[in-house]
Amino acid sequence: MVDITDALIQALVRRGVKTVYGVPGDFVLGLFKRFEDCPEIEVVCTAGEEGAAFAADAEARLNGLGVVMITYGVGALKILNAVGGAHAECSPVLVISGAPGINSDRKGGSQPLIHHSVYQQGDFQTRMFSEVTVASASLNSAATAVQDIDMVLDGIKTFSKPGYLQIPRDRIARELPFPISSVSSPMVPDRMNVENLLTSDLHKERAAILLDWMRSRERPVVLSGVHIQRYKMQDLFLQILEREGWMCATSLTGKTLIAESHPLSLGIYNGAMTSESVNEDIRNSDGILMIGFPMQDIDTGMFTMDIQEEKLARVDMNSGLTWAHSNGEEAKDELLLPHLLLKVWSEAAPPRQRSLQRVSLSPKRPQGPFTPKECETTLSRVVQAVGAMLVDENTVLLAEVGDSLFASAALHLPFENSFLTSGFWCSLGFVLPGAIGAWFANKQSRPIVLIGDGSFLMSAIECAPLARYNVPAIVIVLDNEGYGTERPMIDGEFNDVQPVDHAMLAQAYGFKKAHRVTTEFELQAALTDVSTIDGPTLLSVKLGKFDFSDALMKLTGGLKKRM
Ligand SMILES: Cc1ncc(C[n+]2csc(CCOP(=O)(O)OP(=O)(O)O)c2C)c(N)n1
Ligand SMILES: [Mg+2]
Repeated sequence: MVDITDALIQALVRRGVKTVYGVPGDFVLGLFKRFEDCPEIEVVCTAGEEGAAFAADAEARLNGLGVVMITYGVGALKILNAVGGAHAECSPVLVISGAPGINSDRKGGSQPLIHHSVYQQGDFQTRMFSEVTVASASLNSAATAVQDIDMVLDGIKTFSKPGYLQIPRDRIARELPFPISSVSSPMVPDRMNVENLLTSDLHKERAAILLDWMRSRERPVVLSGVHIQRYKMQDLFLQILEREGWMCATSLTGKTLIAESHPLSLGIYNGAMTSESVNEDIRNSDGILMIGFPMQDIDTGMFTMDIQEEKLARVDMNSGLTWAHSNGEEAKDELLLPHLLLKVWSEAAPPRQRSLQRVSLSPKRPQGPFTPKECETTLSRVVQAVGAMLVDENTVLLAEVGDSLFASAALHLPFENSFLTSGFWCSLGFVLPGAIGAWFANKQSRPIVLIGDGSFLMSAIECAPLARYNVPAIVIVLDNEGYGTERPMIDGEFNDVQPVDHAMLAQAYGFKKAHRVTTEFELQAALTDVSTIDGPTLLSVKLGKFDFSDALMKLTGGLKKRM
């Protein structure tokens, strides 16, 4: 006979899930055992629940679905931050939580006091998760479990957002009254798949006018955002970009949505934080298409985009098309979403002349080799050394919020989909467990982790599973004696952190190698050493307390005004 857990496992395996991240607890132990016994799925245990959810988030971004499994209350509430992050960053994560049994935990009366529950609050947990997920269900009934599972998984896929399933512990082995095949609702077609989109004549007409406008520009530029990646538009987008020959910058959170070695790649655009060479290309452009680019503070450099409206057409997931024509007439169309526009454009005849031949913008080029000098190392030199010495086709770079993120805008990543960050939700704690998720998503990859000393202190426990699963991550701790990002806004002793011997700590957790780095020669030697080691390694790099990237200084200048 088939039970509720079989139905769940089969639904996950059918969708390609190979890894479930989590921490067990009594309400979910039965599920852990069943998942561990399933040959198609590996259970990966992190040190803390938040780490499991961040690992699932990283995998979700790379493979289209990530799964985290935790116990009721104490485990579940610990992942609310990470699941909120997955929601904000449009990452398709499934949360599976254990829960008190419907009958078995009722023995103390109708509202018994069960540990891990908020006293007399009923199903408080499902209510809490409803704020950070797009679909949720408690698998209370074997009769509806299959549909409930499909409904949540389809919701996750359609909206590229988290979903929530809760299984009361006395329902884990509850048998289904009928075979799965007889109840399985037909797989809902992927509504974001362009094949399924219906285009109206009005949309076709608007899209054609916009295409003509872009084609008639002397210096067209595309500013592309992370939604191109999250909503699986990359292939179509690139196909059109190449056909038209439009140069393209990406947002910071969308970094590597096109390979930075692509001849059409300009680099990162994020308002006033943009490097001068990219800024000049944008300033000189006479036709800018912003597509799949959420208008959030980090990607717009605190809303410091300086682009004249008449040069700009925006197509985004929230508001569709917003376009001030050059003739002064404004066009708005909420339903002309990026998918639809790209679909219509993909069917258009190629242009007679490729605009690439008309413009001379400056595609992004890798930094040169790293030649150490006789001096202490700085943040910008670390970034340069990492780019020159470590980055290759297997790299997945994970940049933690803080100057790790802002400085890494300048790091040349030649390959597509090789950058992960909690760049909008901006939670510290993402990158160490994220490296676990990235590696399980693709075991050919090598995670390179850039993390500040403050964040390392917060999340170092996740070094333990990095060692346990021998993840070949290279962790680079940028030690600037505290919460550097906050110092230019408001400084005080609250921004200092306890000095920690990161190298010793990493070794205590079971890392294969750890180095302390102060000078450029030490940096070169340490990077050379760790680059060949199979397993987790760490560099603790000493930086000046006020050694900040230019991008951070520009950003915090904007933020300071809001304090
Ligand atoms: C979970 C969480 N707590 C607090 C913050 C606020 N915050 C943003 S950056 C930052 C400083 C991080 O320090 P560190 O990791 O050393 O990086 P640095 O800024 O020095 O580059 C803090 C505390 C946050 N983003 N996330
Ligand atoms: Mg720091």
